[in-house]
Amino acid sequence: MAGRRVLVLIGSESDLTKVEPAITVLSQLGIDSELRVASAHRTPDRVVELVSGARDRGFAVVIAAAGLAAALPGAVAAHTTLPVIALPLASGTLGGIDALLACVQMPPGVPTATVGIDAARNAGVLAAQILALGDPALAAKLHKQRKTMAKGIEESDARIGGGRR
Ligand code: RP5
Repeated sequence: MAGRRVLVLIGSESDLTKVEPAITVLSQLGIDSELRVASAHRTPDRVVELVSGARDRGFAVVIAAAGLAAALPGAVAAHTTLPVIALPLASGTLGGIDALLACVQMPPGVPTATVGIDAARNAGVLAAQILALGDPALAAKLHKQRKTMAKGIEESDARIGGGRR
């Protein structure tokens, strides 16, 4: 699966800053991504167009991010059998709970892998983990990233936690 890309869709330009951590982590891992704006409600035909040919255009995973009624991840999942990672975004009066429920409550047979509200970095890491199933070099990078994270926690413990009462 080496060289396969991640398609990142956002429902509105207002989602851009929220999704950036996903693109950053993918880029840190050497994974190409393509960011597109398409709305399940405002440009439904465009969503179908972008997603239905995604596999043939070399994409292996889709990250779809949206807020409010967040139909985008589900609409994407309806038009591809590629794995779809849903990223619910906090916006509006319900703080992202609306988007979370819309993303996670998919009907049987058409799943999305839903990460936490605004958890863009996790969306990127999960996409990388899926790609790493067929890419040992990428799997090694992910392993290294985990080691670095663990070291950070140990350093925190040594700095602020070690032996304090
Ligand atoms: C959703 O509605 C978008 O994903 C965005 O999170 C939210 C608000 O969109 P805008 O009104 O800012 O375009 O479809």
